[in-house]
Amino acid sequence: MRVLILGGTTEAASLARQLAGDTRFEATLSLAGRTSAPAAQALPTRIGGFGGVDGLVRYLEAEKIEAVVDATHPYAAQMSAHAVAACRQAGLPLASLTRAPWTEQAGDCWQHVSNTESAAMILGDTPRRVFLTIGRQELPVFAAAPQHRYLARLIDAPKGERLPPQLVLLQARGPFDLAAETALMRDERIDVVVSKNAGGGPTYAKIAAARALGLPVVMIARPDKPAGHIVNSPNETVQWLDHVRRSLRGV
Ligand code: 3Y8
Ligand code: NAP
Repeated sequence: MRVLILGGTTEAASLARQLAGDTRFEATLSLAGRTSAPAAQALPTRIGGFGGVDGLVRYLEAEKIEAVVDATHPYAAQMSAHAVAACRQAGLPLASLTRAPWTEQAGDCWQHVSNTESAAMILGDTPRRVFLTIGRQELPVFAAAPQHRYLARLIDAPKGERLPPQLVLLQARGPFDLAAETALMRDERIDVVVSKNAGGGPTYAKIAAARALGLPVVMIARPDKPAGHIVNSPNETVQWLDHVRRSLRGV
């Protein structure tokens, strides 16, 4: 059965490894092409946007895809909206591989905001030393709060976007570990962390390190992310795919 995996996450990479050796499925992984050198994947990979919902429908039909798995990041809301619309239009089954958000633990000091603009505002007027861990795409938002010193972690260097004046770039790719995150925040004398609620393990270390150091975390809420049939792990995804395969083959 021909399958399209919308990827770009740890779970998608894990699912790709599981499907690569499984002769029941002929799967392709899809990336947006956000990073200049994405990690090698275990499946044949296509890179780049589809060209909106219509482009995705055309791809699904041209490639004779029989089932789609949305394994994109919790903040990739537009891709998920397009996947739901395109699968409905093409009459294809869609599973959405979701990831539970992080929840506050004893000792956490989270300040919840609804979006990146509110995160920049809540930092306040007094200059602070901010660990910005939300990547490159929304970095320009913090140019509106130039009084702070930002340590910004991203994968590729920004290309010409408007940037805050006091900016130190840290190019690094997750996953990260607790000891390194704690040492980094201490050495950089960070006094507040700005984060998305990515969930999962690969980048939780910064949240645990902030708790250990008694630092506040400005936590940007997840966007509404449309979904098809919800699955919670790569294994559950493979079970769903086999169920679809059997029903299509009448077995
Ligand atoms: C291109 C594929 C794997 C997947 C690794 C996960 C874990 C590390 C957490 C921090 C937070 C951040 C960022 C992050 C995480 C995993 C996972 C995850 C956050 C890669 C990848 C692609 C991307 C796109 C990139 C965004 C950026 C966001 C960096 C590959 C590594 C900050 C999100 O420069 C840019 O334009 C980067 C853009 C979207 C958010 C942003 O707005 O800048 N991810 N990340 C995917 C594609 O082209 O389709 O390059 O190999 C995948 C991973 N990113 O295989 O192990 O699964 O969540 N990615 C956030 O959570 O805030 C890092 O530094 O503490
Ligand atoms: P997004 O805002 O939801 O989507 C914007 C557009 O990017 C989509 O309409 C689509 O373009 C294209 N696109 C997104 N994901 C794609 C994929 N897997 N394959 C092909 N095209 C894709 O997406 P985003 O938040 O920029 O995320 C882009 C990628 O980075 C995704 O793979 C996501 O899993 C990964 N990622 C994102 C974050 C994050 O913080 N947002 C974190 C980690 C990983 P067209 O309309 O042209 O089809």
